[in-house]
Amino acid sequence: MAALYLSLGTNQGDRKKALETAAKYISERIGRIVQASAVYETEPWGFDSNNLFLNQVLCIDTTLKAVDILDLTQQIEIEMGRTTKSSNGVYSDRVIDIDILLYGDICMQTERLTIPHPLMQKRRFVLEPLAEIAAHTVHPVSGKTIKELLEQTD
Ligand code: PH2
Ligand code: MG
Ligand code: MG
Repeated sequence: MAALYLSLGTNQGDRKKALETAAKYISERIGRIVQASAVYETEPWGFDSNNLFLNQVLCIDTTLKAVDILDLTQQIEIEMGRTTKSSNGVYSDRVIDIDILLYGDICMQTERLTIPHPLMQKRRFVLEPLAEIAAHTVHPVSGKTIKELLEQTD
C-alpha cells in the first residue's frame, strides 16, 4: 500500500455535493480514504471567473498502478458531468477536477501523467489543505516537506 494524495476542485453547480460524490466514487473504486482535509473556499488561480472554488485534499490507501488511477479519476470526472478540460494552462469552470498530487515516492513523467503534480509547489489551494494532513511528508523531487513548500509560496 502506498499513500495517494488527490486534490479535488470544483467551482460550478452544487460544489459541496460534488466533493461528496467524488469522495464516494474514489472510496468505492480507488481505495479507502484514510484522511480528508477541511474544505477550503478559494479564488480562481490562473484564470478569471466569478465562481469561487471549493478545494480539498484526500489521502487514499491503494495498490493500483498510477495510470489506472488516472483512468479512474478521469472516468469519475466524466460521469459527474465534466465537459471541459484544461489544456496548455488555459483553465475553465468545472463541476469537478481530480488531480494526482503525490503517490508514495513515485516520480514519473509521461505524456499523460506527471507525478508529483508539476504545479503543486506554486498553488496555495493545493498546499494549504495538503499541509493540513501531510505537513511532514517529503516531496520526492524537491526534497522539501509540504510545510516548507507552503511557507515559501506567496
Ligand atoms: N484548478 C485549476 C486552476 N485554478 N484555482 C483554484 N482556486 N482551485 C483549483 O482547483 C484550480 C484553480 C486547474 O485545475
Ligand atoms: Mg487541476
Ligand atoms: Mg485535472
